[in-house]
Amino acid sequence: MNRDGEAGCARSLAGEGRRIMVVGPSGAGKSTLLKSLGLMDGQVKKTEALVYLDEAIDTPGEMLSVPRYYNAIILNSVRASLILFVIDAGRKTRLPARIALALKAPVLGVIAKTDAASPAELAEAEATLEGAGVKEVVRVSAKSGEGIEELQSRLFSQSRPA
Ligand SMILES: Nc1nc2c(ncn2[C@@H]2O[C@H](COP(=O)(O)OP(=O)(O)O)[C@@H](O)[C@H]2O)c(=O)[nH]1
Ligand SMILES: [Mg+2]
Repeated sequence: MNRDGEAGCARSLAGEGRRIMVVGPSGAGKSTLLKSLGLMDGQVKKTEALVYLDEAIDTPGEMLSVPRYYNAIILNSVRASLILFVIDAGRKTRLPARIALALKAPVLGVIAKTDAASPAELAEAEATLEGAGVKEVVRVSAKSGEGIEELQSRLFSQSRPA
């Protein structure tokens, strides 16, 4: 897909072999976010396995709750140009301490579903991501569209070339 209009130039992630990987608990909003960003087509279904798309790598949330799977995330992160670490703003989330530091690509934290969260919940989500070793965070809602454009513009500026 060509995102001329938004990026102001004829670059595409796929054209440069860049893939955006999403990591986060089940139900956090990862697949929906990929769709909002135009990186995934079709209907969002439960993600049963780690999936390579042209411009994205979608991962199932179980990978983050079962320590045995951490290695699969870390190994596949080598192939990512940017990792979006996604959590649900309105849900208390436990993440493995400092896990983002083990990933082999730049990491950007994403607090999703801000349309349904209170200021206190947003602050808590921010602290949760910080504890997981995530240094920079954006807030988005696939429902209201908040933050989607900003995140879109960061997909290039913060991802590394493939
Ligand atoms: N209110 C609200 N719900 C959302 C948003 N994004 C996703 N959801 C809902 O959250 C649920 C889980 O989304 P999904 O993308 O499948 O999560 P994943 O398991 O992380 O891939 C679905 O019912 C979505 O409709 C959002 O921005 N706002
Ligand atoms: Mg999913």
